[in-house]
Amino acid sequence: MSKLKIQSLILLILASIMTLHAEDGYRLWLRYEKISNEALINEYNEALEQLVVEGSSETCAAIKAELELALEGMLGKEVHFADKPTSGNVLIIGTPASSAMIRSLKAENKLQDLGDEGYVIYTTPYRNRKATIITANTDIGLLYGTYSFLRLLQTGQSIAELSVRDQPEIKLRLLNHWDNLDGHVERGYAGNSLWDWHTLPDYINPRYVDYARANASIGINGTALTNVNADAQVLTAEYLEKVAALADVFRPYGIKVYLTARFSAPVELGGLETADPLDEEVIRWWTLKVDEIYTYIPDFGGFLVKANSEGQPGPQNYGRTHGDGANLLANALAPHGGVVMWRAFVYSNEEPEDRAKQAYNEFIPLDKQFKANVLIQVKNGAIDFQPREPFHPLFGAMEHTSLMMEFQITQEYLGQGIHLTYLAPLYKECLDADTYAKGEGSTVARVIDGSLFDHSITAMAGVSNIGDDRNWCGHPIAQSNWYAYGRLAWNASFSAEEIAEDWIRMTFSEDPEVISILKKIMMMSREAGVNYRTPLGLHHQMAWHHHYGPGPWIKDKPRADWTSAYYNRADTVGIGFDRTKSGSNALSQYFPPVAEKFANLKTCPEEFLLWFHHVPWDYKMKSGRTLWDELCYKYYLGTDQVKEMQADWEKLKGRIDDERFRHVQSLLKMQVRDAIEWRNACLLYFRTYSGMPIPAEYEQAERTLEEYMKIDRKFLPGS
Ligand code: GCV
Repeated sequence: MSKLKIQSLILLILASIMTLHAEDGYRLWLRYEKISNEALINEYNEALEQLVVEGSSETCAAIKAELELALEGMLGKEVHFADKPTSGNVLIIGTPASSAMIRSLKAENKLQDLGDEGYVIYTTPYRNRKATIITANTDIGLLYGTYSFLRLLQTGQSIAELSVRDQPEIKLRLLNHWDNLDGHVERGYAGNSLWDWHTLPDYINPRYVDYARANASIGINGTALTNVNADAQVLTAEYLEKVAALADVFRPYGIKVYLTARFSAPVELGGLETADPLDEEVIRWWTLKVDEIYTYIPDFGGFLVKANSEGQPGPQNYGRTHGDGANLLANALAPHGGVVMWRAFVYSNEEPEDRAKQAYNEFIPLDKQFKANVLIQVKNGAIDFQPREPFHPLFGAMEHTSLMMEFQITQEYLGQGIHLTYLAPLYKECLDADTYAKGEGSTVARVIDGSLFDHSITAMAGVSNIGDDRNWCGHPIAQSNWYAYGRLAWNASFSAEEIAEDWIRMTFSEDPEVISILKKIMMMSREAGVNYRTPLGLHHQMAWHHHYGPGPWIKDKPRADWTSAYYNRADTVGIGFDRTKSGSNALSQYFPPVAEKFANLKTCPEEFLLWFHHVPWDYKMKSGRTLWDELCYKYYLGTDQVKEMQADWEKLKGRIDDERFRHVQSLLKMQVRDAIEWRNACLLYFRTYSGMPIPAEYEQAERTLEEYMKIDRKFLPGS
């Protein structure tokens, strides 16, 4: 590094040390910066002359602590709580059970059908003054109401006349951490695991509390602490004590802990000869183990299980079904109120069947077999968190089983900790997709919120992008994906854009210019990521040893279904995976209106074209271009979009803090470089089949295909 660069780096470090609040991203969207709009401050001060929080639970203490932090930060004044309102306008927080004032206002009438987590916020006259009321049936409802109220202040909204009534649409809203007990995070791009198993239970890192606050603020109420590629060790007494310590921290914030259960644990921990789910000894072992867990963690949420998938043990090792396996654990958990989240991410190397079809084939015959406390956890698409996938055909197809969603928040296939990719548009695309299971309007969102088939246990999981990096998620913008996931798990009808706007206001700035520039960048980022990696329905084109860079040439490996050629099927005729009747017929797994739309080349949305069809290179696309030219167009569009994001980011210089500005600026530089590599590597490779030139008007690749193929990245994080 040059002397000049070192000097400017030192200056930057000094500047950040001297800044009162170094913007290192630690505070996430709970920054509570001083509000600059005087009129708003006056309005808020007037409404909040007195604060009363009724209730003595740990949750009420958390509410008070959050209000104190938030109001002191945003209003710049000391905050005091009163036992009773004396004079002036007042904010009253309480349940009908804990607060005589709430009862005197007959607020309970407003709480019908709001369940355990819903809340009401409203403004009402109260003894010659004005009161803002936050009430709920439980203290956790109050906590959610408080965060929702604070969000109004954080996003600069009037609180003069409030009338808010809200509750989550999905019951269990979880993060799934793919964290190993040794601290490594599988597909984690933000440092090591947040859980320091070595120092637990004795040392409670304050970050655990901040983690709980952040989750509660967006409605997340469960966390599966450990990797689905599970280690049975976490079920031992030594580790349960550590898990219990975390559960104690999370409880006041309404968050339950879940653990991943390794199916072979009875053999590995219990010394049994088998883990056969129908074996009496095995049943006894799990029953006792679950009883033991509940002695440590009385509100333990349940198990998340990856079985008979990518080498994990499962019931099929003993000739049993996924139903037998899930029910074994469900029976043990049922008396305690716990649930099993059994993953549908299964596919076999031996199976010659299209990988996209296997989960459906495996689970459909089991539809009526699962116990009531089993949820089948289905990834949004049938392959594996690709930049774009059509919705998984299991959604809508299992009427008698509770199906839950698994999204990936960590960006395994979308640039990991380096590329700026806002994922809410991806989540929304899937949630809004219509399965037609019961005619038009049978959206994926309605399958998982239980309304389509009348299921009462409903859930959503997001594979976490959190690590021990100071800013939690590695890329400063990646926090928005954690945030957006939580908001959508609460209510899938929010738009990606409104969530982005809230997040920007709370995390960066209220400046309209900043909001509009950053929102534009975020909203175009996912599509850009699709375009420069896998446009027009291509998928699974990444390298062999990692999932960061391109590798469309990967073939002839021990597992065909882990290679790129298996998916792109490029040949001299064309490109794409034929999943129509003439091919794998995966289309038959969708309900007829969807299957017919996808099956017809004319009606298949072009973004899914090569997912479902092997299309000739000279096929005429809607744009009038040939398929080959369209492919080139899309790849170049993707790199142009990233360059546009980069140019837009430059406009934020001086409008946001320098630390995060520079961090993202550097990462965008890497993203432009990587996007060009993806584009050139893929097009040069596919050209060997199309035999057609990359149109001359485009900037031509600087390297040869062979040079791209030689790029060999080692030791990438999270691999
Ligand atoms: C946890 C993909 C990922 C694996 C992950 C697996 C899963 O294959 O690459 O890292 O394993 O999905 O979801 O189980």
